[in-house]
Parts: sequence; structure tokens; C-alpha cells
Amino acid sequence: MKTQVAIIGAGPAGLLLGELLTKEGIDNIILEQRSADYVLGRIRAGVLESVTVDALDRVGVSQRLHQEGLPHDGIELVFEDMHHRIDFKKLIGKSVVVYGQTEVTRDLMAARQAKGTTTYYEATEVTLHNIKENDPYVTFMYQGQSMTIYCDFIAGCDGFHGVSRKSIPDNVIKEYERVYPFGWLGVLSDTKPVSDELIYSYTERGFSLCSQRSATRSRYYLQVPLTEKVENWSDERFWDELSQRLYPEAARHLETGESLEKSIAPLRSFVSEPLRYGHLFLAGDAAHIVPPTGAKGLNLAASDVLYLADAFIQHYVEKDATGIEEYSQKALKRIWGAERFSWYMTTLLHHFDQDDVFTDKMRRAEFMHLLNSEYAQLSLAENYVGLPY
Ligand code: RFL
Ligand code: PHB
Repeated sequence: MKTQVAIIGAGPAGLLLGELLTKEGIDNIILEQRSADYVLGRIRAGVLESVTVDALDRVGVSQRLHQEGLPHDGIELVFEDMHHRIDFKKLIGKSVVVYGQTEVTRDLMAARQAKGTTTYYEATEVTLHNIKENDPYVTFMYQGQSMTIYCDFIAGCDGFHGVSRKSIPDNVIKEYERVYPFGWLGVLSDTKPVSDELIYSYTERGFSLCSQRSATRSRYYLQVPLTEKVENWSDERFWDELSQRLYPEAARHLETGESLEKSIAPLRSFVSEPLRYGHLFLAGDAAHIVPPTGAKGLNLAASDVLYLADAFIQHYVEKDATGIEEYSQKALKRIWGAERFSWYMTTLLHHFDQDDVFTDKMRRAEFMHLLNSEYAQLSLAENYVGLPY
């Protein structure tokens, strides 16, 4: 087989890139190691910046998002006994949309299927060849058969554990990482969200986040030690702990019910540089990870892919390689900005066992600064709704 761009991974990065390229008549094939159902079963992000919404508009895959997505004009920040609403709309005239990554993925998959663009699900042993040379190709196993795709470029959109980043020689790639000493225990439930807006809370018992997917579906998270096991958390224990990490009025409004999904995700900050090696380009979680406190992972995947799609379009349509040459540098600028914000939110809102009294005092002082300074709130709002693209 031959294609122009071989895309590894059918997460939001790979699927969105596929749509952006197909729209401009650039041929692409996606290889995904899992089944479509498995990909859709993963419960992940929930907050979309306007960059992401615009990208979905651009490929015409935003009808359901505009019908069902919930525009949010602010968030609530809680620090022990203090709480404060950050009003994005008032501060910078922008907002975000709450619409699950699962739904974004479902919409992108449906659009791709409707166009009949090729995707191989359950493609195993995906291997990249000749990525530094002019004739790269990808081999894989599909339904017991060995397959080969010859291509001009390979887009590595295969997440943190994918094969793409690992195909770049160690002496070319530089990795920067911080692993946090805790994870998030997440619960999805068909219960009315405790509040109209998201509530991010710092408490002595640890961080909690109240999020949502719709007016009747909630998504909640608790900071837990990395050693914690999901099996140790009955629904009852989860609701009990969550209510202890909410301020009394919110706790009174907490509707509990059976969990539809419960999982623990570790928290990590990670960047690999550069994003290009020969004919291979990394995008999304394949190149970087942010802790979810800033709600940036999916949105960064979308902005990487916008830069990359425009670079390929410039190459094929205008015969101009500038975008391709500049992709890594351009995308990394936005990535480091989101890394900083995600690290800041994580550090501000989580309890770190090893912190001394001075660090606790600094955290409280930082929160007081946020409460009292419109400039500080403006900076938080500017980052939360998304840095300029
Ligand atoms: P994905 O979604 O991991 O997709 C990569 C795909 O590649 C496939 N793959 C392979 N395919 C072929 N061959 C191989 N060798 C392969 N290896 C892997 C995988 O099966 C998969 O289908 O990466 P992508 O597309 O870059 O998208 C990134 C986002 O998924 C991620 O950044 C966000 O979910 C992060 N995130 C959040 N981001 C936000 O913007 N806002 C949020 O509110 C938010 N909340 C979250 C989050 C992530 C979380 N977890 C579970 C880590 C909340 C949580 C709890
Ligand atoms: C979510 O709804 O899953 C979510 C929302 C905001 C975050 C992280 C996750 O910061």
C-alpha cells in the first residue's frame, strides 16, 4: 500500500489529523493497535478550549458538540475554608466547553468512517522503517497478515506508550520529566453534578475535582497515593471521602449513586524534544504529558495537530517546506506554556506529603494572592481557556 501520511494511533490526535488532511485531499491511513470499542471505552478529558472547538468546526465534526457541549464561563477554586470563582468571561471574555473526549473521538471516528478513509484497528507489531531516509515505510500485522505501507511522512500520534517516540535514536531525543507522588482516582456516575461549574479543591485530605459530562452525568476525582488500588475504593468510600473534601454547602448538594467507571491515573509532566526526526513527526501524548489539573492534554494534542496539518498542507499544496521545518519549534512553544500551567495548578492544589511548613505557607500565600489580585486571576483565566495558538 501507498499513502502520503501514515498516522500511528486513533486517539483524538490521530483522528483529528486524519480529518484535517482528508479535507485538503491529502491521502492518509491510520493504524491503531486497539479496537474502536476499546478506544471509545477510555474515559479521559472533559474540557475543550476554543482552539479545539475551532479545529472540530474546521473539519465539520462539531454538530453534536455544539448541541450537547456545556459552555463554562468560569471555575471555582477552593482552598481549605476559602473559595473563589474565577470568571473567565468577565476577565478575558472567553470560555471553555465541557464535552467528553470519548464523544470527540466518537464524532471523529464516525466522520472518518462516513468518508471511507482507511483505518486499521487492531493492527499489531507496528514498526517504523527508514524514518530518516526519503522512503519511509511502516509494517504491521493485521488479521494474521503481514502488511506494509509506503508513505512520504509518518505522524506519531500513538500516545505516551506508543512505538513512534521509541523509534527515534536516544542520542537525538531529549526527555524532561517529573513524576508526581500521587494519582487521581476518577469516578463517572449518572448523578446530577454537584455544581454548575467545575470545583477544584485543595484540602488537608488532598485534592478533589468535581467535573461533569452533562446535566445528569458527573465526573469526580480524588488525589490518592500512587500505591492505592481501585479495588480498595467501594462507591461508598469514594462518596464519603469526596464529601469530606468539599465545602459544607457543596457536600450537602452531592448526589451519590453507582459508579459507571472507576480508575486511577498517575500524574506526570513530560516533554520530549525535538518533535521531528527525519520523516517522523510526534504529536499529542506521544510527545508530551501534562498532569490533568490544567485540563490541557487533549487541547495540546489538538494544537500540535493543527500545526502539523498546516505544515503538511503547505508542503503538498504550496510546495513550501517552511511549516515542516518549523513544526517542532512552533508546537514546543505552546507545549511548554501548557506544561508550566499544568505544573502550577498541580503544585498549588495538591497535598505533597514531603512538603515542609514553609511550603504550605507559600501555597496558602499563593492562593491569597489569587483571591486578592485580579491580575493573578487574569493570568489563571488566560491559561485555563488556552494560550494563543
Ligand atoms: P491517546 O488518546 O493516548 O491516543 C493514542 C492512541 O495510539 C494507540 N497506540 C498505538 N497504535 C498503534 N501502534 C502502537 N504501537 C500504539 N501504541 C499506542 C493507542 O491505543 C491510542 O488509541 O493520545 P492522543 O491522541 O495524543 O490524545 C491525548 C489525550 O488522550 C490526553 O492528553 C488527554 O486525555 C489528557 N487529559 C485531559 N486533557 C484535556 O485536555 N482536558 C482534560 O480535562 C483532561 N483530563 C486527561 C484528563 C487524561 C486523564 N488520564 C486518564 C490520563 C483526565 C484524565 C484522568
Ligand atoms: C474531566 O472532566 O475529566 C476533567 C476536567 C478538568 C480537568 C481534568 C479532568 O482539569
